[in-house]
Amino acid sequence: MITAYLGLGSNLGDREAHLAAARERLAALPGATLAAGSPVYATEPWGDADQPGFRNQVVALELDDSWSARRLLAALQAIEAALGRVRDPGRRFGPRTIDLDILLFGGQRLNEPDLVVPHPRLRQRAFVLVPLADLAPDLPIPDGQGGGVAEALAKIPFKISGNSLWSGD
Ligand code: PH2
Ligand code: MG
Ligand code: MG
Repeated sequence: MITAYLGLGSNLGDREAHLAAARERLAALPGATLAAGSPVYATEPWGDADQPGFRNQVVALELDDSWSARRLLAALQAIEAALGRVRDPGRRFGPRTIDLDILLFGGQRLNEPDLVVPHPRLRQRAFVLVPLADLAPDLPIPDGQGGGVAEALAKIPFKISGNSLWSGD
């Protein structure tokens, strides 16, 4: 059994419905159990500010031993496509109906061109660290930098009010 933590995001159309549909499809994967979900946060766009606000959430997915990070990536991309994700190669951080990212895959560390685990921008993003800390504040981040989720969150600026998050710079 391995626990994967996934970041869910949407900023086009019915954002909450896209997150709910993604959760349903994740729970239906063979050998997978949706073990926990954070609250859904309303978040300010990060990286490319000229786009609608996001809804973001982190979920914990328990996977049996038939799963690898590579197989999970393929499953997430298939769910993104099924939910109408269209990729704009010219706008890497632009708007999307649904984005499903592997944040952590157990304690594994992977560095491949299309698959870096832990997620390479995990430590910079309050929209990931805040919901991840809701589920697993003491979880170590196995990226070689040391420390866990709550410690990483304490190092970045952000503002929070209820379930809204925005930049604290
Ligand atoms: N995803 C991005 C780029 N910017 N901003 C927020 N608030 N939430 C996201 O999920 C997000 C983003 C690219 O994956
Ligand atoms: Mg993303
Ligand atoms: Mg993605």
